[in-house]
Amino acid sequence: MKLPFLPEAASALASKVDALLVAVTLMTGIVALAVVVLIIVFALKYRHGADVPRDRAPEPIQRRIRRRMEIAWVAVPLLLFIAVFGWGATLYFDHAAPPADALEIFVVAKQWMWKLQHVTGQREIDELHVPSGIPVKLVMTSQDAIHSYFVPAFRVKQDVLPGRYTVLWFTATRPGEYHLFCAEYCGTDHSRMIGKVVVLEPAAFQRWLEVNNAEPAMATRGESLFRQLGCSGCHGAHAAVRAPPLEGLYGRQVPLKGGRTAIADDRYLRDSILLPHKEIAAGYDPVMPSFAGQISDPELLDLIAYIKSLATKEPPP
Ligand code: HEC
Ligand SMILES: [Cu+2]
Repeated sequence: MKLPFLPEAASALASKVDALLVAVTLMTGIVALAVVVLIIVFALKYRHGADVPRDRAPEPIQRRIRRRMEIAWVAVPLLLFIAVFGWGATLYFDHAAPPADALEIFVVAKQWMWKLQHVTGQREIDELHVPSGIPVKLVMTSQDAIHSYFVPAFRVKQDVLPGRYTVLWFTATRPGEYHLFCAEYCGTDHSRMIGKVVVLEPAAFQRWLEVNNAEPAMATRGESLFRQLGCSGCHGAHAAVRAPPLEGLYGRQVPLKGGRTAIADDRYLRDSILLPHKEIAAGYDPVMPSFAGQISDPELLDLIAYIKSLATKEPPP
């Protein structure tokens, strides 16, 4: 169903968000209408000089009715609001938790463009190709200001921040082209930081990936960076420095110096490389230098993709 004033609905979440919006609008609309109608009716009925009874109701009746009314106007809105809260919270959690098998795509925002990277190596600018019917998870970061990734047709919007990864996911339902906006004022050309999401049938998407594959996969690029930057000099199999092996690291719980632990997710890997002294792996000396300022955000994503690709490997003995 296409509702007036709403953008088209092209994701699995969109119709659910619309249903909630319509329900809340109807509910508040009906209450507002009732209040306005009563104001007008009473103003006319009890206007100055009108011949209507103005006595108070007899005391016992008044007390009984008053108590019931008070209970009703507290209980009914309370139940309604709790129901709306429950409804909204369910949708929110849905929107916040990407399925584990979602297709990952990486987004780096900068003044004033969207740079997108597919795991298989393709890069795009201000245009994102995705398959329909498959959950897509965007892992996003910014090189400068705060931006916000907004696709109205999917009813999804997420801030994109420098120095950390935020996640947005959706399942596009129909092939087509949909507007992409930056929804956070990020400087002079903010209004031009727009683009489109191109949804293709899964088979057409596979073809698109193959035809446009001029670049090596992210993990392959990451592996060469790993050598160029000298990471392998410490983390490699025959390194002189005692550094933790990165095989099997991703997704694992890492014991840290001081007794805490951390999950080795994208955030942990990023911080390990840029802020190595923030979390020291237990049993190792804090000798790793910071690579902040030497690695760009896209390169960092490549390195992380490489470390991820080691997740299923065994550490050397
Ligand atoms: C001078 C040697 C050295 C270099 C060069 C080095 N590291 Fe490290 N790295 C270490 C040591 C030692 C640790 C363990 C102590 C710590 O957590 O800081 C470590 C920890 C890590 C961790 C956390 C591992 C865990 O098990 O928690 C990651 C990830 C990592 N390094 C990645 C890299 C990457 C990527 C590079 C290259 C950009 C790199 N390192 C360069 C020595 C090094
Ligand atoms: Cu922006």
